[in-house]
Amino acid sequence: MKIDKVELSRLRMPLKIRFETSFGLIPFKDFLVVSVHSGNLTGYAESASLPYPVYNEETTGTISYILKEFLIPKLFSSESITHPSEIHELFKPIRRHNMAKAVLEGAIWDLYAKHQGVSLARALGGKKREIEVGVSIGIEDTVEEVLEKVGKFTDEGYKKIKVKIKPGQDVKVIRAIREEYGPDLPLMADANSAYTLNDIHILKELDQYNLIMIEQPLAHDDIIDHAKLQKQLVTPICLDESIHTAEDARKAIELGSCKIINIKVGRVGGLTEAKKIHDLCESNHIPVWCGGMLEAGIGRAHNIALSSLNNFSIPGDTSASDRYWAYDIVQPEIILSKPGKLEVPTSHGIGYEINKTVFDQYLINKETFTNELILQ
Ligand code: OSB
Ligand code: MG
Repeated sequence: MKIDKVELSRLRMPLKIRFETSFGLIPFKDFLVVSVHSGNLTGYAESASLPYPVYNEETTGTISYILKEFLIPKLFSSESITHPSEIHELFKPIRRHNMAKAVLEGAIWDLYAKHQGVSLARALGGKKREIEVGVSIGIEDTVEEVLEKVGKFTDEGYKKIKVKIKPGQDVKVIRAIREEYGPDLPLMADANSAYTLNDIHILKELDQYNLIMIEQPLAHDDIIDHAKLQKQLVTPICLDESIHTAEDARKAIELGSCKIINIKVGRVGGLTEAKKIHDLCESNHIPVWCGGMLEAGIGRAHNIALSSLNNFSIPGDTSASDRYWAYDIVQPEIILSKPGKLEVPTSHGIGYEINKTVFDQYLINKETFTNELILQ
């Protein structure tokens, strides 16, 4: 597969709703779409980045820089690529910058699937025809607003409700949801690292609400204290921010730092590593689910393909396009095929076309890199 050209398009999309986490408000989505061209085929992926380095250390600016200075030249200077799983190895000498690696690798995975004439899901080894999905609800000003959103999304059939929590907006929110919607609602909380072991009394109090899990309660770079905490909680801990590699996952599992792992393609440096973590977790009986970074349609399509793998046994955060966007950059837009379910496309690659009109409306700038240009 000879790659002729790589394009970086920077997009800025307004969110339809306000989305706040314990690390702050996400005011809009600023990301890169990478497209890789080979003959008449094009592979697409979008970066998971946020405008500020508050979830991890990357931003759309750092991703753009690392791609231009290091990753694209590395790609062009390598011998011809025969399989996208070689890309992760190729990028290994460059430390971290996982979201930058993931977006270029993802576009090559899509191109490869199109080249093979199969869906991205099948290229990855996914077998599911549809996936169950949930929704992530941000921190709201009042408990009533959270309750209203929970009601709206359960009415739409979403299979898992995740609510963001932070100190002062934790037990009271979860208690109110249980009182209003009963003990059977599939409910979980995501703290985005807002607590320390000194807050153990709060986290233990949450134990009585039968949450499916509590996501990343402690520091973003911790697996030691999470292991201590897990020993004292009945509720399973799920790690998000702490897991960047399959090695991180192995260590967390060995230590008992979590019972569930949230896999985000961007955070772990691409689909190849995501699949490796999936496989490792499967053989250790650790269920996984696919997290989200407020993706537009291209990122959502990648998440759907990944979620078609067997051990994605808990509904992920990949909701429909209309959760965040007035207009999405793909067509058709991503819609629930049945209540709380998304169909895994069977057409080639990611299975969605780019909606050029919407794409161009949100486009800020575009840069093109050709093989010749890089080598000159
Ligand atoms: O921690 O999972 C998270 C959004 C941005 C950064 C981090 C997280 C999130 C979400 C939203 O929870 C998930 C989504 O709907 O895409
Ligand atoms: Mg999270």
